[in-house]
Amino acid sequence: MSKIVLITGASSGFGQSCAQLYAKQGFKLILLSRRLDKLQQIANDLLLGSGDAFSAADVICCEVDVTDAQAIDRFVDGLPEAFSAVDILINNAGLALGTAPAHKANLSDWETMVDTNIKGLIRMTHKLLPGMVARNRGHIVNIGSIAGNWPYPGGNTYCATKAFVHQFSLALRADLLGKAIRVSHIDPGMAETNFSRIRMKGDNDAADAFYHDVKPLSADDVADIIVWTTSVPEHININSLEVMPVCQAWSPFAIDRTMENKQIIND
Ligand code: NDP
Ligand code: 8X3
Repeated sequence: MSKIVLITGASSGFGQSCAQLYAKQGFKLILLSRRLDKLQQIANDLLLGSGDAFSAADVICCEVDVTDAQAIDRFVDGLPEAFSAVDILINNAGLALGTAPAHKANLSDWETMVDTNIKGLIRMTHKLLPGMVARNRGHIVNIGSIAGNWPYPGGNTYCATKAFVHQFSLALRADLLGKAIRVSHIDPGMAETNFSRIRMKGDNDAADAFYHDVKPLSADDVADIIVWTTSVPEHININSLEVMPVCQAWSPFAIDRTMENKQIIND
């Protein structure tokens, strides 16, 4: 019997590429995002491009905003029986908004990131995990970020939401010891998707400049890693994977030598 994979944020980037890869491998897909038309277009393209391995009966598209707790409840409770026993949950929906330092940031941006990246992810998990436990079968893959491991200026709340994803994933694993349920989190670095355009709020030149003259990860690169993580033999749990393009690495700590803090220096 085909396995069922539910992907949040399947209308773009990593989620869309995961949908394409899982379809090719004969999985049944539940695709979620706020844009139903985009999901339906992706599903139609999959039907045209995946050959006999995949048919219209193998995919459902659902307009769900993961910041809306009731919408999640309605959607999971209303899943058709053929799709209700989800085997793999890819908690991918997420975003960064803005790059301003904390004292200049917009509070509603912070709240949207917390509502999506943290609360959306825990709601989906809370809703689907009991079924996985009852069936003693399942895999949850949470998409974090290098931003959750390494702070950077302007990352403030985005970094913190992804640090949550990291620790929540590890703690879930601890709770699930003794069950045949896997939990993994993947922490990608710089990857070229719509992510930066959304972060820069329509300043597409700034978003595109971020990827200029380098070879970042692609959505397909990250999807390959996600799908591989769920395809290793069932006694193996990939706990945590951090992935960067070769063009990216760490820097030394920043040191302020402007002497603007004379008060501290003179104390
Ligand atoms: P994209 O912007 O290309 O895709 C984001 C996806 O999330 C879209 O499908 C969007 O769908 C969905 N989404 C956003 N908000 C909601 C919501 N409230 N409810 C439901 N779906 C939502 O970005 P990526 O593919 O790059 O991002 C995917 C994940 O990877 C995110 O969690 C991001 O933080 C993380 N990440 C990205 C990196 C990068 O450099 N690109 C690096 C590390 C991590 P829609 O708008 O249709 O709702
Ligand atoms: C996205 C990666 O480094 O732009 O999560 O924050 S980064």
